[in-house]
Amino acid sequence: MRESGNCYKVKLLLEQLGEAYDWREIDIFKGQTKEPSYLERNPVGEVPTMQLPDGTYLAQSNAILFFLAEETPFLFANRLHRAQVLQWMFFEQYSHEPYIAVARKIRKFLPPYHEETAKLPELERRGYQALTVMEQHLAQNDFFVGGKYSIADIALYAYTHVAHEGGFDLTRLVNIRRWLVNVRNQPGYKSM
Ligand SMILES: N[C@@H](CCC(=O)N[C@@H](CS)C(=O)NCC(=O)O)C(=O)O
Repeated sequence: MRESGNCYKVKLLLEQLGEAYDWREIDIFKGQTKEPSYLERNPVGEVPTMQLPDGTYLAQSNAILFFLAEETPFLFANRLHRAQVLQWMFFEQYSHEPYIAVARKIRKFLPPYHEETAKLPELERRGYQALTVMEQHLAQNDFFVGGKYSIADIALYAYTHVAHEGGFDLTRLVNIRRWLVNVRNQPGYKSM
């Protein structure tokens, strides 16, 4: 789904790797992820799902990034750096995406008085907590792991660069804004 940050992560890495791929658009708002034919591929009923050339289906955006990045410049051989990549990708899934992506979904895709808007204050509080952790890390580091661009940056970039659509103001988060520009300047960068 084009508007999904979780899908965009995979697209951005594939583009930067120069890998050929087919994109099959799935509309979550039409319930396509809950159709039996989709659930056979990904029983969780979410996008993205990637089908490999041998027919295997792989789900979970960050697992797909990890698979694609193996033995490429987007992942490390160093054991600690690999673990640090996972550290930031778990942070993204547990402390960042559930607040920033969900606030964006409510503000961008749901009608103004939808019952889910009641969740926005708590989503914003938790989302800013995650952004503050990133801002502090980026005060000392140009990228999240090992001083260079990796899938940790791709995972965190996906929803941070559209956080304003969820109502998050990045004006004072100068280190995050500098990092967003650094990511956009990477070779092969493609926008969402
Ligand atoms: N942890 C999953 C999250 C995927 C996810 O939340 N996908 C959303 C779109 S961004 C979805 O498919 N939602 C469908 C639904 O909840 O019905 C991943 O990283 O791939």
